[in-house]
Amino acid sequence: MFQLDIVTLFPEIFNLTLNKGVIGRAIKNDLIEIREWNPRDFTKDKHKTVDARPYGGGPGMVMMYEPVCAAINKAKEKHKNSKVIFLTPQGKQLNQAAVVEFSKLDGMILVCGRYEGIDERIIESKIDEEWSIGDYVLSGGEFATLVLIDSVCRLLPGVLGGKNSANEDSFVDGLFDYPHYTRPEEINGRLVPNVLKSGDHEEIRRWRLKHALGKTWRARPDLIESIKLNDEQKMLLQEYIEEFENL
Ligand code: 6GU
Repeated sequence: MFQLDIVTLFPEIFNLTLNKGVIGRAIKNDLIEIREWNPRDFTKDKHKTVDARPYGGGPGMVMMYEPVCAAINKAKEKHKNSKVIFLTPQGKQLNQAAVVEFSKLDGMILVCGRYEGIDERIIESKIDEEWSIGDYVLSGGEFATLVLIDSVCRLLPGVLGGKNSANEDSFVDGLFDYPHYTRPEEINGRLVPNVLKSGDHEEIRRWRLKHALGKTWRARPDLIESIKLNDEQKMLLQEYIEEFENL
């Protein structure tokens, strides 16, 4: 069972979201176990203080060493093999390759920051890795943690229904997904591409690969640059570009 321990001042965020859908079913089927640890429960003063003003001055508050570390230690007691991850805009940027590596772990202890940050000595003494979900600022690590949990859990054995569901995802080969169509055949004059109704599996494969390449090229030329296309992919992308430019 994959162990997820979340250190957060707002555990309700997780109870409300993770008990639904794919992750909710994985919890019910004992494929993953999720526990929240609130630093506030580890305070010793009567006001249950978890934050204080920054040395050196400046705006906002900083999460204090003691209650956060006590929460991490409690999680570690049960799951000493879990990796301790701090979600922060100052971390390495998450991508699918990193998500695949996380899915091979025994578990993760996910530390969510709030306010202006957490005392640096928590990072020095307790955190194994710092990760960000992109170059923009959130008010806390909770939503980043949800993103990480969702992306990792759907790769765990048994979590997705079909055996190949996760293997056919976007980014598995470094490309976007191909376009999808379902009933009805026509919507306000927009038709389903004929090839998808042809039953010709080879033609369908080529059409999907061509459009996956084309979509990626249009939105993320940097991704196209970063992968080595094989001869078929080069030819299909060239076809797509010529058709696109003649539109
Ligand atoms: Cl992990 N945390 C916060 N607070 N903001 C972020 C982030 C994480 N990743 C991108 N922005």
